[in-house]
Amino acid sequence: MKNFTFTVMDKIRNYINGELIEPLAGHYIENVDPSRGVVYSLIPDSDASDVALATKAAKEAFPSWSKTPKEKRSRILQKLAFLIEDNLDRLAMAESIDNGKPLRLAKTVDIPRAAANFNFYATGILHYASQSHAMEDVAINYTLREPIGVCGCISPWNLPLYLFSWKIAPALAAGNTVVAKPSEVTPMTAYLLSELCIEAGLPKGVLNIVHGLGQKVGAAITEHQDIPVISFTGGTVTGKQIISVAGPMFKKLSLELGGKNPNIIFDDCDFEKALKTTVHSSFANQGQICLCGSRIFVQRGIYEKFRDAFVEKVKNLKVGDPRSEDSNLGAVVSKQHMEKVLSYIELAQQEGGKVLTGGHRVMMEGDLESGYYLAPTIIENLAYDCRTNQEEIFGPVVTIMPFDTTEEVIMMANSTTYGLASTVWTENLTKAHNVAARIHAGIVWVNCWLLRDLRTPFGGVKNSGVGREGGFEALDFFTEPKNVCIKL
Ligand code: TXE
Repeated sequence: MKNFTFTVMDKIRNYINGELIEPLAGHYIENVDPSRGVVYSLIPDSDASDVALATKAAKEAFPSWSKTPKEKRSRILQKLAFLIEDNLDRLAMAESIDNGKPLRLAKTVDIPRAAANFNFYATGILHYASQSHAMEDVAINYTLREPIGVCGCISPWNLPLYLFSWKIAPALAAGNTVVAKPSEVTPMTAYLLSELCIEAGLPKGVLNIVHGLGQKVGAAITEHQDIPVISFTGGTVTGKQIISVAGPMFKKLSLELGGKNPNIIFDDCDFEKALKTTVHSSFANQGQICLCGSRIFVQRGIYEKFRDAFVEKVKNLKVGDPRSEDSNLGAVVSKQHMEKVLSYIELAQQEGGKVLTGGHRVMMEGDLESGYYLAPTIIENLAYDCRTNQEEIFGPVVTIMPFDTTEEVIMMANSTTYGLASTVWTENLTKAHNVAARIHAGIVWVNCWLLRDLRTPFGGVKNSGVGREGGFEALDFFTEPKNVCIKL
Protein backbone atom coordinates (compact mmCIF):
# COMPACT_ATOMS: atom_id res chain seq x y z
CA MET A 1 0.00 0.00 0.00
CA LYS A 2 1.61 3.24 -1.17
CA ASN A 3 2.08 5.98 1.39
CA PHE A 4 0.15 9.14 0.66
CA THR A 5 2.37 11.99 -0.42
CA PHE A 6 1.54 14.72 -2.90
CA THR A 7 3.72 17.59 -4.07
CA VAL A 8 2.45 20.82 -5.56
CA MET A 9 3.37 19.53 -9.00
CA ASP A 10 1.02 16.57 -8.53
CA LYS A 11 -2.11 17.32 -10.47
CA ILE A 12 -5.16 15.21 -9.84
CA ARG A 13 -7.37 14.47 -12.81
CA ASN A 14 -11.01 14.00 -13.70
CA TYR A 15 -12.37 10.47 -13.99
CA ILE A 16 -14.43 10.34 -17.20
CA ASN A 17 -15.43 7.30 -19.25
CA GLY A 18 -13.20 5.06 -17.17
CA GLU A 19 -10.05 7.15 -17.64
CA LEU A 20 -8.17 9.71 -15.57
CA ILE A 21 -7.95 12.75 -17.85
CA GLU A 22 -6.92 16.40 -17.72
CA PRO A 23 -9.58 19.15 -17.81
CA LEU A 24 -10.27 20.05 -21.45
CA ALA A 25 -9.28 23.72 -21.01
CA GLY A 26 -6.15 22.72 -19.11
CA HIS A 27 -6.79 25.03 -16.14
CA TYR A 28 -6.12 24.09 -12.51
CA ILE A 29 -7.00 25.31 -9.01
CA GLU A 30 -4.63 25.24 -6.05
CA ASN A 31 -5.57 22.81 -3.30
CA VAL A 32 -4.50 23.87 0.21
CA ASP A 33 -3.53 21.69 3.18
CA PRO A 34 -5.33 23.63 5.98
CA SER A 35 -3.13 22.20 8.74
CA ARG A 36 -0.12 24.01 7.22
CA GLY A 37 -1.81 26.71 5.15
CA VAL A 38 0.13 25.72 2.05
CA VAL A 39 -0.77 24.61 -1.48
CA TYR A 40 -0.01 20.92 -1.75
CA SER A 41 -1.69 19.86 -5.00
CA LEU A 42 -3.54 21.12 -8.05
CA ILE A 43 -7.06 20.09 -9.06
CA PRO A 44 -8.84 20.47 -12.40
CA ASP A 45 -10.64 23.78 -12.87
CA SER A 46 -13.19 21.99 -15.01
CA ASP A 47 -16.07 23.67 -16.80
CA ALA A 48 -19.30 22.84 -18.64
CA SER A 49 -17.37 21.12 -21.46
CA ASP A 50 -15.93 18.58 -19.00
CA VAL A 51 -19.41 18.03 -17.52
CA ALA A 52 -20.80 17.53 -21.03
CA LEU A 53 -18.12 14.91 -21.75
CA ALA A 54 -18.86 13.13 -18.47
CA THR A 55 -22.61 13.23 -19.03
CA LYS A 56 -22.21 11.79 -22.53
CA ALA A 57 -20.15 8.92 -21.09
CA ALA A 58 -22.69 8.31 -18.34
CA LYS A 59 -25.59 8.38 -20.79
CA GLU A 60 -23.86 5.88 -23.08
CA ALA A 61 -23.07 3.58 -20.15
CA PHE A 62 -26.61 3.64 -18.75
CA PRO A 63 -28.35 1.03 -20.97
CA SER A 64 -25.79 -1.66 -20.21
CA TRP A 65 -25.30 -0.83 -16.50
CA SER A 66 -29.04 -0.59 -15.80
CA LYS A 67 -29.51 -4.03 -17.35
CA THR A 68 -26.53 -5.57 -15.55
CA PRO A 69 -27.95 -8.16 -13.11
CA LYS A 70 -28.08 -6.64 -9.63
CA GLU A 71 -25.93 -9.48 -8.33
CA LYS A 72 -23.12 -8.36 -10.65
CA ARG A 73 -23.55 -4.68 -9.74
CA SER A 74 -23.47 -5.80 -6.12
CA ARG A 75 -20.21 -7.72 -6.52
CA ILE A 76 -18.43 -4.77 -8.15
CA LEU A 77 -19.56 -2.37 -5.41
CA GLN A 78 -18.53 -4.85 -2.72
CA LYS A 79 -15.11 -5.12 -4.39
CA LEU A 80 -14.88 -1.32 -4.23
CA ALA A 81 -15.78 -1.42 -0.52
CA PHE A 82 -13.04 -3.99 0.04
CA LEU A 83 -10.49 -1.83 -1.81
CA ILE A 84 -11.43 1.18 0.33
CA GLU A 85 -10.85 -0.91 3.46
CA ASP A 86 -7.61 -2.25 2.01
CA ASN A 87 -6.43 1.34 1.40
CA LEU A 88 -7.63 2.67 4.76
CA ASP A 89 -4.36 4.25 5.89
CA ARG A 90 -3.68 5.91 2.53
CA LEU A 91 -7.23 7.27 2.19
CA ALA A 92 -7.34 8.41 5.83
CA MET A 93 -4.06 10.28 5.46
CA ALA A 94 -5.35 11.93 2.28
CA GLU A 95 -8.59 12.92 4.03
CA SER A 96 -6.76 14.34 7.04
CA ILE A 97 -4.37 16.39 4.89
CA ASP A 98 -7.16 17.65 2.64
CA ASN A 99 -9.69 18.54 5.36
CA GLY A 100 -7.53 19.27 8.43
CA LYS A 101 -9.37 16.71 10.56
CA PRO A 102 -7.47 14.47 13.00
CA LEU A 103 -6.03 11.41 11.23
CA ARG A 104 -7.55 9.26 13.98
CA LEU A 105 -11.05 10.55 13.04
CA ALA A 106 -10.48 9.86 9.33
CA LYS A 107 -9.24 6.36 10.19
CA THR A 108 -12.08 5.47 12.57
CA VAL A 109 -15.03 7.33 11.01
CA ASP A 110 -14.67 8.83 7.56
CA ILE A 111 -13.04 6.03 5.60
CA PRO A 112 -14.66 3.02 7.33
CA ARG A 113 -18.04 4.67 6.77
CA ALA A 114 -17.29 5.16 3.06
CA ALA A 115 -16.62 1.42 2.78
CA ALA A 116 -19.76 0.72 4.79
CA ASN A 117 -21.81 2.90 2.45
CA PHE A 118 -20.77 0.83 -0.57
CA ASN A 119 -21.26 -2.45 1.29
CA PHE A 120 -24.65 -1.38 2.61
CA TYR A 121 -26.09 -0.56 -0.82
CA ALA A 122 -24.30 -3.38 -2.62
CA THR A 123 -26.21 -5.78 -0.35
CA GLY A 124 -29.33 -3.62 0.10
CA ILE A 125 -30.12 -3.73 -3.61
CA LEU A 126 -30.33 -7.55 -3.41
CA HIS A 127 -33.22 -7.24 -0.95
CA TYR A 128 -34.98 -4.27 -2.51
CA ALA A 129 -38.44 -5.33 -3.69
CA SER A 130 -41.64 -3.65 -4.82
CA GLN A 131 -45.34 -4.32 -4.26
CA SER A 132 -48.28 -5.87 -6.04
CA HIS A 133 -51.95 -4.98 -5.39
CA ALA A 134 -54.63 -7.54 -6.19
CA MET A 135 -58.10 -6.26 -7.13
CA GLU A 136 -59.91 -9.48 -6.24
CA ASP A 137 -60.82 -11.22 -9.52
CA VAL A 138 -60.76 -7.99 -11.56
CA ALA A 139 -57.08 -7.10 -12.01
CA ILE A 140 -53.59 -7.39 -10.62
CA ASN A 141 -51.32 -4.37 -10.15
CA TYR A 142 -47.58 -4.61 -9.84
CA THR A 143 -45.09 -1.81 -9.20
CA LEU A 144 -41.85 -1.71 -11.17
CA ARG A 145 -38.98 0.26 -9.67
CA GLU A 146 -36.73 1.24 -12.52
CA PRO A 147 -33.34 3.04 -12.56
CA ILE A 148 -33.76 6.59 -13.85
CA GLY A 149 -30.64 7.44 -15.88
CA VAL A 150 -27.71 9.82 -15.21
CA CYS A 151 -27.68 11.09 -11.61
CA GLY A 152 -25.81 14.22 -10.50
CA CYS A 153 -24.21 13.82 -7.06
CA ILE A 154 -22.72 16.95 -5.44
CA SER A 155 -21.08 16.78 -2.00
CA PRO A 156 -19.49 19.06 0.67
CA TRP A 157 -16.07 19.33 2.31
CA ASN A 158 -16.78 18.33 5.90
CA LEU A 159 -16.98 14.54 5.54
CA PRO A 160 -15.63 14.23 2.01
CA LEU A 161 -15.52 10.51 1.09
CA TYR A 162 -18.19 9.61 3.68
CA LEU A 163 -20.83 11.86 2.08
CA PHE A 164 -19.59 11.45 -1.50
CA SER A 165 -20.05 7.66 -1.25
CA TRP A 166 -23.35 8.03 0.65
CA LYS A 167 -24.88 9.34 -2.61
CA ILE A 168 -22.94 7.41 -5.22
CA ALA A 169 -23.42 3.95 -3.67
CA PRO A 170 -27.26 3.87 -3.79
CA ALA A 171 -27.34 5.59 -7.20
CA LEU A 172 -25.06 2.94 -8.75
CA ALA A 173 -26.60 0.02 -6.85
CA ALA A 174 -30.01 0.98 -8.24
CA GLY A 175 -28.62 0.77 -11.79
CA ASN A 176 -28.11 4.45 -12.55
CA THR A 177 -24.92 6.00 -13.87
CA VAL A 178 -23.42 9.03 -12.14
CA VAL A 179 -21.72 12.38 -12.78
CA ALA A 180 -20.30 13.36 -9.39
CA LYS A 181 -18.64 16.47 -8.03
CA PRO A 182 -16.79 16.51 -4.71
CA SER A 183 -16.10 19.82 -3.01
CA GLU A 184 -13.19 21.70 -4.60
CA VAL A 185 -11.97 22.24 -1.05
CA THR A 186 -11.52 18.51 -0.40
CA PRO A 187 -11.22 16.62 -3.70
CA MET A 188 -8.42 14.21 -2.83
CA THR A 189 -10.19 11.07 -1.63
CA ALA A 190 -12.69 11.30 -4.49
CA TYR A 191 -9.70 11.28 -6.82
CA LEU A 192 -8.18 8.26 -5.06
CA LEU A 193 -11.59 6.56 -5.26
CA SER A 194 -11.37 6.97 -9.06
CA GLU A 195 -8.23 4.85 -9.07
CA LEU A 196 -9.97 2.20 -6.96
CA CYS A 197 -12.98 2.17 -9.33
CA ILE A 198 -10.66 1.27 -12.19
CA GLU A 199 -9.13 -1.48 -10.04
CA ALA A 200 -12.59 -2.76 -9.03
CA GLY A 201 -13.56 -3.15 -12.67
CA LEU A 202 -16.38 -0.62 -12.65
CA PRO A 203 -17.38 -0.41 -16.32
CA LYS A 204 -16.33 2.82 -18.05
CA GLY A 205 -18.78 5.70 -17.92
CA VAL A 206 -20.76 4.25 -15.00
CA LEU A 207 -19.19 6.68 -12.53
CA ASN A 208 -17.66 9.97 -13.70
CA ILE A 209 -16.00 12.44 -11.29
CA VAL A 210 -15.53 16.03 -12.44
CA HIS A 211 -13.47 18.29 -10.18
CA GLY A 212 -13.84 22.05 -9.95
CA LEU A 213 -15.77 25.01 -8.64
CA GLY A 214 -19.38 24.80 -7.55
CA GLN A 215 -20.44 27.81 -9.57
CA LYS A 216 -18.98 26.22 -12.74
CA VAL A 217 -19.02 22.42 -12.45
CA GLY A 218 -21.81 22.08 -9.87
CA ALA A 219 -23.97 24.54 -11.78
CA ALA A 220 -23.29 22.74 -15.09
CA ILE A 221 -24.41 19.43 -13.56
CA THR A 222 -27.51 21.05 -12.07
CA GLU A 223 -28.60 22.57 -15.37
CA HIS A 224 -27.66 19.73 -17.75
CA GLN A 225 -30.68 18.45 -19.68
CA ASP A 226 -29.50 14.84 -19.57
CA ILE A 227 -29.16 14.68 -15.78
CA PRO A 228 -32.74 14.24 -14.46
CA VAL A 229 -31.76 13.59 -10.83
CA ILE A 230 -29.72 15.77 -8.45
CA SER A 231 -28.58 14.63 -5.01
CA PHE A 232 -26.93 17.50 -3.14
CA THR A 233 -25.38 17.91 0.29
CA GLY A 234 -24.15 21.30 1.36
CA GLY A 235 -25.19 24.69 2.60
CA THR A 236 -28.77 25.94 2.58
CA VAL A 237 -27.83 28.96 0.41
CA THR A 238 -26.41 26.66 -2.27
CA GLY A 239 -29.42 24.40 -1.95
CA LYS A 240 -31.63 27.37 -2.85
CA GLN A 241 -29.49 28.09 -5.91
CA ILE A 242 -29.78 24.48 -7.04
CA ILE A 243 -33.52 24.25 -6.53
CA SER A 244 -34.04 27.52 -8.45
CA VAL A 245 -32.39 25.93 -11.51
CA ALA A 246 -33.45 22.28 -11.20
CA GLY A 247 -36.99 22.94 -9.96
CA PRO A 248 -38.33 24.48 -13.20
CA MET A 249 -36.66 21.58 -15.08
CA PHE A 250 -38.74 19.17 -12.95
CA LYS A 251 -35.62 17.29 -11.87
CA LYS A 252 -35.88 14.82 -9.00
CA LEU A 253 -34.12 16.50 -6.04
CA SER A 254 -32.61 15.36 -2.74
CA LEU A 255 -31.19 18.26 -0.70
CA GLU A 256 -29.30 17.64 2.56
CA LEU A 257 -28.60 21.10 3.92
CA GLY A 258 -27.51 22.91 7.08
CA GLY A 259 -28.41 22.53 10.71
CA LYS A 260 -28.51 24.47 14.01
CA ASN A 261 -29.16 21.52 16.25
CA PRO A 262 -30.44 21.78 19.86
CA ASN A 263 -28.83 19.64 22.56
CA ILE A 264 -31.44 19.51 25.37
CA ILE A 265 -30.18 18.40 28.80
CA PHE A 266 -32.79 17.87 31.50
CA ASP A 267 -31.85 17.86 35.20
CA ASP A 268 -32.83 14.17 35.41
CA CYS A 269 -30.19 13.16 32.86
CA ASP A 270 -27.27 10.79 33.38
CA PHE A 271 -24.92 13.70 34.12
CA GLU A 272 -21.57 12.07 33.28
CA LYS A 273 -22.83 10.49 30.02
CA ALA A 274 -24.47 13.76 28.94
CA LEU A 275 -21.28 15.67 29.76
CA LYS A 276 -18.93 13.28 27.94
CA THR A 277 -21.10 13.02 24.83
CA THR A 278 -21.76 16.78 24.72
CA VAL A 279 -18.02 17.45 24.40
CA HIS A 280 -18.02 15.11 21.38
CA SER A 281 -21.28 16.36 19.82
CA SER A 282 -20.03 19.95 20.15
CA PHE A 283 -16.51 19.69 18.72
CA ALA A 284 -16.11 16.49 16.68
CA ASN A 285 -14.53 17.28 13.28
CA GLN A 286 -13.91 20.80 14.59
CA GLY A 287 -17.69 21.26 14.85
CA GLN A 288 -17.93 20.84 11.07
CA ILE A 289 -20.66 18.23 11.06
CA CYS A 290 -24.17 19.43 10.21
CA LEU A 291 -25.40 17.10 12.97
CA CYS A 292 -23.35 18.76 15.74
CA GLY A 293 -25.33 20.05 18.73
CA SER A 294 -24.37 23.73 18.53
CA ARG A 295 -27.12 25.08 20.87
CA ILE A 296 -26.91 23.55 24.35
CA PHE A 297 -29.96 23.95 26.61
CA VAL A 298 -29.45 22.85 30.25
CA GLN A 299 -32.25 22.72 32.81
CA ARG A 300 -31.66 25.32 35.53
CA GLY A 301 -31.30 22.82 38.37
CA ILE A 302 -28.01 21.55 36.96
CA TYR A 303 -27.07 24.50 34.71
CA GLU A 304 -24.12 25.89 36.66
CA LYS A 305 -22.77 22.46 37.60
CA PHE A 306 -22.99 21.27 33.98
CA ARG A 307 -21.67 24.52 32.51
CA ASP A 308 -18.59 24.55 34.79
CA ALA A 309 -17.85 20.86 34.24
CA PHE A 310 -18.29 21.29 30.46
CA VAL A 311 -15.95 24.33 30.35
CA GLU A 312 -13.35 22.42 32.40
CA LYS A 313 -13.38 19.47 29.98
CA VAL A 314 -13.27 21.69 26.88
CA LYS A 315 -10.34 23.72 28.25
CA ASN A 316 -8.40 20.44 28.32
CA LEU A 317 -9.08 19.55 24.67
CA LYS A 318 -5.91 19.67 22.59
CA VAL A 319 -5.90 21.61 19.34
CA GLY A 320 -2.93 20.35 17.39
CA ASP A 321 -1.32 18.66 14.45
CA PRO A 322 -4.03 16.50 12.86
CA ARG A 323 -1.48 13.78 12.40
CA SER A 324 -0.65 13.70 16.10
CA GLU A 325 -2.40 10.95 18.08
CA ASP A 326 -3.19 13.22 21.03
CA SER A 327 -4.88 15.99 19.05
CA ASN A 328 -8.60 16.26 19.80
CA LEU A 329 -9.15 18.99 17.21
CA GLY A 330 -7.24 19.62 14.00
CA ALA A 331 -7.46 22.56 11.63
CA VAL A 332 -10.69 23.96 10.22
CA VAL A 333 -11.05 23.41 6.51
CA SER A 334 -9.90 26.73 5.05
CA LYS A 335 -8.72 30.27 5.79
CA GLN A 336 -12.05 31.59 4.54
CA HIS A 337 -13.99 29.28 6.85
CA MET A 338 -11.76 30.16 9.84
CA GLU A 339 -12.50 33.84 9.23
CA LYS A 340 -16.24 33.11 8.93
CA VAL A 341 -16.25 31.30 12.27
CA LEU A 342 -14.20 34.08 13.95
CA SER A 343 -16.71 36.62 12.61
CA TYR A 344 -19.52 34.73 14.37
CA ILE A 345 -17.56 34.76 17.65
CA GLU A 346 -17.26 38.53 17.20
CA LEU A 347 -21.00 38.77 16.50
CA ALA A 348 -21.81 36.72 19.60
CA GLN A 349 -19.90 39.18 21.78
CA GLN A 350 -21.66 42.10 20.11
CA GLU A 351 -24.97 40.38 20.96
CA GLY A 352 -24.00 40.21 24.64
CA GLY A 353 -22.40 36.77 24.68
CA LYS A 354 -19.77 35.88 27.25
CA VAL A 355 -16.94 33.65 26.00
CA LEU A 356 -16.33 31.05 28.73
CA THR A 357 -13.43 29.36 26.91
CA GLY A 358 -11.81 29.67 23.48
CA GLY A 359 -12.95 32.45 21.15
CA HIS A 360 -9.67 32.81 19.28
CA ARG A 361 -7.32 31.40 16.66
CA VAL A 362 -4.68 29.01 17.98
CA MET A 363 -1.21 29.92 16.67
CA MET A 364 0.94 26.86 16.03
CA GLU A 365 4.69 26.55 15.51
CA GLY A 366 7.01 25.10 12.89
CA ASP A 367 5.43 24.08 9.61
CA LEU A 368 1.97 24.37 11.20
CA GLU A 369 2.39 28.08 11.91
CA SER A 370 0.29 29.12 8.90
CA GLY A 371 -2.43 26.54 9.57
CA TYR A 372 -6.07 27.39 10.35
CA TYR A 373 -6.65 26.39 14.00
CA LEU A 374 -9.46 27.57 16.28
CA ALA A 375 -9.88 27.01 20.01
CA PRO A 376 -13.07 25.13 20.98
CA THR A 377 -15.41 27.88 22.12
CA ILE A 378 -18.33 28.02 24.58
CA ILE A 379 -20.47 31.15 24.79
CA GLU A 380 -23.20 31.87 27.33
CA ASN A 381 -25.54 34.78 28.15
CA LEU A 382 -27.12 34.95 24.69
CA ALA A 383 -30.82 35.23 23.89
CA TYR A 384 -32.21 32.08 22.24
CA ASP A 385 -33.41 34.12 19.22
CA CYS A 386 -30.26 36.22 18.55
CA ARG A 387 -28.41 35.73 15.25
CA THR A 388 -25.67 33.66 16.88
CA ASN A 389 -28.35 31.20 18.01
CA GLN A 390 -30.28 31.23 14.75
CA GLU A 391 -27.59 31.01 12.07
CA GLU A 392 -25.36 28.06 11.23
CA ILE A 393 -21.72 28.68 12.23
CA PHE A 394 -20.38 25.21 11.32
CA GLY A 395 -17.23 25.46 13.46
CA PRO A 396 -15.97 24.66 17.01
CA VAL A 397 -18.42 27.08 18.61
CA VAL A 398 -21.40 26.28 20.85
CA THR A 399 -23.74 28.39 22.95
CA ILE A 400 -25.09 27.29 26.34
CA MET A 401 -28.37 28.48 27.86
CA PRO A 402 -30.49 27.56 30.93
CA PHE A 403 -34.16 26.65 30.71
CA ASP A 404 -36.87 25.94 33.30
CA THR A 405 -39.74 24.02 31.71
CA THR A 406 -40.18 21.50 28.92
CA GLU A 407 -42.56 23.87 27.12
CA GLU A 408 -39.94 26.63 27.18
CA VAL A 409 -37.10 24.51 25.83
CA ILE A 410 -39.20 23.00 23.05
CA MET A 411 -40.17 26.52 21.97
CA MET A 412 -36.53 27.64 21.95
CA ALA A 413 -35.30 24.46 20.25
CA ASN A 414 -37.87 24.85 17.46
CA SER A 415 -37.25 28.58 17.03
CA THR A 416 -34.77 28.37 14.12
CA THR A 417 -35.44 27.95 10.39
CA TYR A 418 -33.52 24.64 10.52
CA GLY A 419 -34.73 21.20 11.56
CA LEU A 420 -32.07 18.57 11.01
CA ALA A 421 -31.12 16.82 14.28
CA SER A 422 -31.57 17.10 18.04
CA THR A 423 -30.29 15.38 21.17
CA VAL A 424 -32.33 14.92 24.35
CA TRP A 425 -30.82 13.85 27.70
CA THR A 426 -33.25 12.49 30.31
CA GLU A 427 -33.71 9.26 32.24
CA ASN A 428 -37.50 9.78 32.11
CA LEU A 429 -38.84 7.65 29.25
CA THR A 430 -42.20 9.43 29.04
CA LYS A 431 -40.45 12.79 28.76
CA ALA A 432 -38.08 11.41 26.12
CA HIS A 433 -40.93 10.22 23.90
CA ASN A 434 -42.91 13.42 24.45
CA VAL A 435 -40.04 15.78 23.63
CA ALA A 436 -38.86 13.70 20.65
CA ALA A 437 -42.36 13.85 19.18
CA ARG A 438 -42.48 17.65 19.44
CA ILE A 439 -39.02 18.65 18.20
CA HIS A 440 -38.91 19.93 14.59
CA ALA A 441 -36.14 17.67 13.27
CA GLY A 442 -35.54 14.73 10.97
CA ILE A 443 -33.45 12.94 13.61
CA VAL A 444 -33.75 12.90 17.42
CA TRP A 445 -31.09 11.13 19.47
CA VAL A 446 -32.06 10.30 23.09
CA ASN A 447 -29.13 9.75 25.50
CA CYS A 448 -26.73 9.39 22.59
CA TRP A 449 -25.38 11.23 19.53
CA LEU A 450 -24.43 10.17 16.01
CA LEU A 451 -25.48 6.59 16.70
CA ARG A 452 -26.30 5.58 13.12
CA ASP A 453 -28.26 2.66 11.65
CA LEU A 454 -27.91 3.09 7.88
CA ARG A 455 -31.41 1.65 7.36
CA THR A 456 -33.00 4.71 9.00
CA PRO A 457 -34.25 7.78 7.10
CA PHE A 458 -31.61 10.53 7.14
CA GLY A 459 -32.38 14.19 6.55
CA GLY A 460 -34.09 17.27 7.86
CA VAL A 461 -37.13 19.50 7.68
CA LYS A 462 -37.57 23.23 7.05
CA ASN A 463 -34.29 24.80 5.78
CA SER A 464 -32.36 21.61 6.54
CA GLY A 465 -33.43 20.04 3.32
CA VAL A 466 -35.82 18.12 1.12
CA GLY A 467 -36.12 14.35 1.03
CA ARG A 468 -34.33 11.59 2.90
CA GLU A 469 -31.21 9.50 2.34
CA GLY A 470 -30.48 6.17 3.98
CA GLY A 471 -31.94 2.67 3.82
CA PHE A 472 -34.53 1.97 1.16
CA GLU A 473 -35.40 5.70 1.15
CA ALA A 474 -32.30 6.27 -0.99
CA LEU A 475 -33.18 3.41 -3.35
CA ASP A 476 -36.71 4.83 -3.66
CA PHE A 477 -35.13 8.19 -4.55
CA PHE A 478 -32.81 6.70 -7.18
CA THR A 479 -35.57 4.69 -8.90
CA GLU A 480 -38.89 5.57 -10.55
CA PRO A 481 -41.98 3.57 -9.57
CA LYS A 482 -44.26 2.44 -12.41
CA ASN A 483 -47.68 0.91 -11.71
CA VAL A 484 -48.70 -1.79 -14.20
CA CYS A 485 -52.35 -2.85 -13.97
CA ILE A 486 -53.37 -6.08 -15.75
CA LYS A 487 -57.03 -6.97 -16.26
CA LEU A 488 -57.67 -10.61 -15.23
O1 TXE B 1 -21.40 23.72 1.25
P1 TXE B 1 -21.49 24.37 -0.20
P2 TXE B 1 -20.07 23.46 2.01
C1 TXE B 1 -23.95 21.64 5.15
C2 TXE B 1 -23.33 22.20 6.41
C3 TXE B 1 -22.74 23.51 5.87
C4 TXE B 1 -22.30 23.18 4.50
C5 TXE B 1 -20.84 22.91 4.46
O2 TXE B 1 -24.25 22.32 7.42
O3 TXE B 1 -23.77 24.47 5.84
O4 TXE B 1 -23.04 22.03 4.08
O5 TXE B 1 -20.49 22.43 3.20
C6 TXE B 1 -21.05 22.77 -4.61
N1 TXE B 1 -24.48 24.66 -7.96
N2 TXE B 1 -23.99 20.18 5.25
O6 TXE B 1 -19.63 24.78 2.53
O7 TXE B 1 -20.71 25.57 -0.41
C7 TXE B 1 -19.70 22.94 -3.95
O8 TXE B 1 -18.68 23.01 -4.93
C8 TXE B 1 -24.10 23.39 -7.71
C9 TXE B 1 -25.29 19.54 5.43
O9 TXE B 1 -19.15 22.71 1.10
O10 TXE B 1 -22.95 24.45 -0.41
C10 TXE B 1 -19.62 21.68 -3.10
O11 TXE B 1 -19.21 20.58 -3.88
N3 TXE B 1 -23.17 23.03 -6.80
C11 TXE B 1 -25.24 18.04 5.30
C12 TXE B 1 -21.07 21.49 -2.66
O12 TXE B 1 -21.86 22.24 -3.56
C13 TXE B 1 -22.60 24.03 -6.08
C14 TXE B 1 -23.98 17.42 5.81
C15 TXE B 1 -21.33 21.99 -1.25
O13 TXE B 1 -20.83 23.28 -1.18
C16 TXE B 1 -22.95 25.38 -6.25
C17 TXE B 1 -22.80 18.15 5.43
C18 TXE B 1 -23.93 25.69 -7.23
N4 TXE B 1 -24.32 26.94 -7.47
C19 TXE B 1 -22.82 19.52 5.22
N5 TXE B 1 -22.20 26.12 -5.37
C20 TXE B 1 -26.42 17.26 5.85
N6 TXE B 1 -27.57 17.85 6.16
O14 TXE B 1 -26.28 16.06 5.97
C21 TXE B 1 -21.44 25.26 -4.67
N7 TXE B 1 -21.67 24.00 -5.10
